[in-house]
Amino acid sequence: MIKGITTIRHVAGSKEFKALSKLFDAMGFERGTPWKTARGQGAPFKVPLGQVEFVEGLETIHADIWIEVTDLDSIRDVLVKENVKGADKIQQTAWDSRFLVAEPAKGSKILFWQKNRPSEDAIEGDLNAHGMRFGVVVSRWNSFITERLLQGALDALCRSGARAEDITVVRVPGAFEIPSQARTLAESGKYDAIVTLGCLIRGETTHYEHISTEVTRGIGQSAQETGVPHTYGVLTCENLEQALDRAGLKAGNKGFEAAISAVEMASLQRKTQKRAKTKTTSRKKKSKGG
Ligand code: DLZ
Repeated sequence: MIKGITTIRHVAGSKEFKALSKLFDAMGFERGTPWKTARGQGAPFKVPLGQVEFVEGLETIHADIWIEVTDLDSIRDVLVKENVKGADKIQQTAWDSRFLVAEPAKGSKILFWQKNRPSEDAIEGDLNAHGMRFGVVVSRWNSFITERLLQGALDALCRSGARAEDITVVRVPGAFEIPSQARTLAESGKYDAIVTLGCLIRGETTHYEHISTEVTRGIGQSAQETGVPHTYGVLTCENLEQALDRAGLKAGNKGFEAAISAVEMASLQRKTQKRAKTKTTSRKKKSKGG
């Protein structure tokens, strides 16, 4: 059984080793287990999808590592900030993609590429939480479920590049209390997105319908009135078995999903706000210029 493929890159020295490790951290790569002996050291970085590709007959672009990304412009911004050679030169390939070749350490050329989109009009959020802050509101009722949702959410945020110190976790007694705390966090203006996590089980809650309707409405209202994205990781289940399935057993982890959606929405919010500001400025300029 094949388990995985590791592409080993020997770097020139410890200066290059540190520079590459720092850069890959900055770009949000997940770290594997590092090793160090008297004879050398290794810093593995994981990717969500990896493959080995043999190519024949196409003109070659010289790079040691090829990394496909979902947002080349954000990668370029990180590379430029880190003063990486070659970062600002985005080029077009003959195969309907854009790329840049960066040289973060002498002798290590890394190519980043992104497939051209069918429509450049659509604005989409990225799954990169680097530099973003998140509020997570989690209820203690059914805590054996909600703590699993919380672990899933924290895992998703950290894997997407959020720093632990940029995540605030607030615990409330039950699902009913989630909206008010979500709103308090959102109104503080400190967070890019709010993740809400809870678990309502019909069998245990005689007024299940009332609570779940109120919680859903309250979270939605907080999102709309504060303008801060909120995502919904509140389970509404018939029984404990269903809840367990959605907290990491058969049906994934809804906490993880809510956190990933929060990253996407936070990124989308930044983009749409930026777009709206640019449009207003250019309209003002036009009307001044006649
Ligand atoms: C009261 C109650 C009940 C019966 N069931 C649940 C539940 O399944 N999940 C949950 O998160 N909270 C429950 N609660 C507590 C309410 O959400 C709320 O915390 C209390 O009524 C106090 O306001």
